[in-house]
Amino acid sequence: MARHLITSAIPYINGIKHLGNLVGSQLPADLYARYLRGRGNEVLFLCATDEHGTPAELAAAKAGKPVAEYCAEMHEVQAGIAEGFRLSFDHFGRSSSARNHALTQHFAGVLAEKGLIREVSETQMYSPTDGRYLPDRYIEGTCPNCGFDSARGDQCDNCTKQLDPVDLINPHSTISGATDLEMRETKHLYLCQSVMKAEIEAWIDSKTDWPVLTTSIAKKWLNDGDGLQDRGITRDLDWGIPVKKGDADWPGMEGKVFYVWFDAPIEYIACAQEWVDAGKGEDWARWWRTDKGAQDVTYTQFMGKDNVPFHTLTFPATILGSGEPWKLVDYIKSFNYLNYEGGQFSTSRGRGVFMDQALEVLPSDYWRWWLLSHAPESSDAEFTWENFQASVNKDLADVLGNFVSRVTKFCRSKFGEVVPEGGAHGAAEEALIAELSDRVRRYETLMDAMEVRKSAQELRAIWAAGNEYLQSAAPWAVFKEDPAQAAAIVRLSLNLIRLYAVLSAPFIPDTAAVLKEALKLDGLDWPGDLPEALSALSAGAEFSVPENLFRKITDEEREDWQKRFSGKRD
Ligand code: B3M
Ligand code: ZN
Repeated sequence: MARHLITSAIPYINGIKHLGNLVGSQLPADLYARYLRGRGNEVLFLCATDEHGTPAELAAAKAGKPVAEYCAEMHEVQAGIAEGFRLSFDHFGRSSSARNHALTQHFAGVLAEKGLIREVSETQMYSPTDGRYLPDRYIEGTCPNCGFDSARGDQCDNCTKQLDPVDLINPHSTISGATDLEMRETKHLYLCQSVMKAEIEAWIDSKTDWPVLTTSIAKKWLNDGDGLQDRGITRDLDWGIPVKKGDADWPGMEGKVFYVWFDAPIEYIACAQEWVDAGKGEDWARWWRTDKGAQDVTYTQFMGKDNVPFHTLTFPATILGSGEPWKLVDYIKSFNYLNYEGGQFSTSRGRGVFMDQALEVLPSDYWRWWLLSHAPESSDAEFTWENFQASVNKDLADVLGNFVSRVTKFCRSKFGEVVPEGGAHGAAEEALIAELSDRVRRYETLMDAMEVRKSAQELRAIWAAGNEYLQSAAPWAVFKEDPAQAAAIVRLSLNLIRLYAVLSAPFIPDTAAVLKEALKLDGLDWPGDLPEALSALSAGAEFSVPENLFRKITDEEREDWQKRFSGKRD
């Protein structure tokens, strides 16, 4: 069995994520993890909360709570919502864990030994009004690269360029709005990425199968302007991982912590250790150390495009620079942005649908289906309530839901809740089975390639093929003349429901579970040979008619939700 390590970008702790965040990393990662498990692979799927840095401090201050307490609470909240969306993490860790502290300090120590960390005396933005230095999100201004006027101190959200606070034009404090900032001398550590440029570039060039979105962003920051720059990896903050060389103090670095983007990706590794600590697994090293078995692992990362520079350059620089046998990522699947009703989702303005609100409105499968079937892969995508209503009503209610309901109810009324006996396959059945053989193999190819939207299209076509077959085979008409033939049609249709349960599970796991239960199935193997898979349910097997699988969204609800999610959340 192949072994797959899968990580999703770890969401910041500062509040509940919106649907755009979800579809850009956690949800497609879950789709892939479920698919690979369904096909019998050994999977370790990890995610965590990203708890350090200015986002955490700012959010805790706003909530009026000590930051450690705030993080502990928000971790539970995010874990609960992840569960609500059926994100099947093997472990949902915390970047503030003792494991991540130790591992981050370890990496810093090793990198320093290799001469890849240098101390830099630099001027930093200090705000006398706030009485503190202003790293990263404590400062905003105009991006020197693209002119965007709300670029943050560490990165421009508009053009994805990594920045340093001193780069910003017209900077101001995000705490007080103060613009009377002064430059003060302070010492920081820099990761010497520039000397690793050739090595990193060669590694990226070897990844010829990566999505264009991933490689184009990586190449851009490797080669634009002055090329790959050394990065500051320490900050003047209270909350974070104290700067140490392994276990030892780092003279001159007292009171400083590592930059959140230095420790966050290391949490991917620490999370596997936390998974073992939590008693869920036995051996993290066989997933992460190439001297302990991880050379056989395929490692895939999922993330939004703004996270790509850190995963293609900074984190690989940490791993490669250490010279230790850590597993490097094999494939980076990145996503564009999902927009909301003609604008952007906005966490600060509360614009759009947030994960907790989505689950209050409809069950997770409705959201999973829409989001994945509209994943922003080749370009940005847009959520509109109209499109959501149309997709749910058509794909889920009219196509899949209706098929299941018609087949099971018709069978119950004519043959009882049992797979009927008699009749045989004719030309229409053979044609359907041949079509589905092709489609299922295509679906697998697309899922293997993580082509999320196209996989959804293929799955929908598989559902539709069943519907069309049922419509033209018309067992309700055939029954009057030839009940045995009607039985054969129904038997094949019930087998289609079984096929749908297994194929659809990565997209809509709750619905798949309902189908599996209705058909009273114990296990559910991925279909190999289609003629065989479509005769797995044999005459005499019992089933029960499931509740309506999906309900339609009314125009009234749509208008209501449109209004409710247009602005500030309470
Ligand atoms: N927390 C950014 C984000 O949530 C950041 C990702 C870290 S991945 C190591 O978009
Ligand atoms: Zn910019």
